[in-house]
Amino acid sequence: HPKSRPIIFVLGGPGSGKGTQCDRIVRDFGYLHLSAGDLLRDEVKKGTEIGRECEQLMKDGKLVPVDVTLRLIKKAMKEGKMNNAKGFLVDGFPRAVDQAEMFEKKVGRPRLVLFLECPREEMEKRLLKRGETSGRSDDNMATILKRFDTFLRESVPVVKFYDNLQPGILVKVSSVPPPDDVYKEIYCAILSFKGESDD
Ligand code: UP5
Ligand code: MG
Repeated sequence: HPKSRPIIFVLGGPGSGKGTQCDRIVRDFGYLHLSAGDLLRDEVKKGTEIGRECEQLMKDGKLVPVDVTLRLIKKAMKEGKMNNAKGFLVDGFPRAVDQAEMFEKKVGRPRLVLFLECPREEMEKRLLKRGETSGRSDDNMATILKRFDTFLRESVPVVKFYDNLQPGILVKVSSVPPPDDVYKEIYCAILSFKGESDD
């Protein structure tokens, strides 16, 4: 469909490097970056009702209700369409299988699902380091442990969900090497789906 814009999901554990890789994709492909976590943190900062509802859940490393994240993502996509975004880069969503199913039903299917693979110890090290300066209320050891727990129980099954949904939609990339090396693989994966269509 000429009006449809590609959607890419960037998934991976806490601190795996989703935001870091999304910055590079935006630089090269002009997609609109929609980080569910950033959208939620904006609401907390602005002190909106959504923000007040989600602040504690995020501090506890738990998932906020899917209708909240889906609403924020859909609103940002609508704005992006008006601003002629070339496509959408959804970072850190969906985080559970029911969220993925909801997105399929209410929005559509992503063109590509990138999964950043990183050992837990490495993610922990990165988050603790970032916590020295990030000011993020969830970059502390107690919350990091809860974020890992939520990731393993609820988010890891999403990878299998997409793998079973459509052959080739899922691309797993190790995010252990330096960011620009990780990005080389991602860049190729995006070019290869772009090569199959004209968008
Ligand atoms: N770094 C990055 N790549 C590196 C590399 N290759 N080598 C060495 N260092 C690397 O990177 C993290 C740190 O590692 C940085 O210091 C970076 O320089 C370094 P970053 O790119 O920020 O990783 P990212 O995966 O984006 O980590 P983030 O902490 O943002 O991931 P989370 O998934 O934990 O956080 P998110 O913001 O997505 O969600 C936060 C909370 O919001 C969730 O816990 C949850 O409570 C809530 N939420 C929902 O409930 N639903 C949603 O849909 C989304 C969020
Ligand atoms: Mg992030």
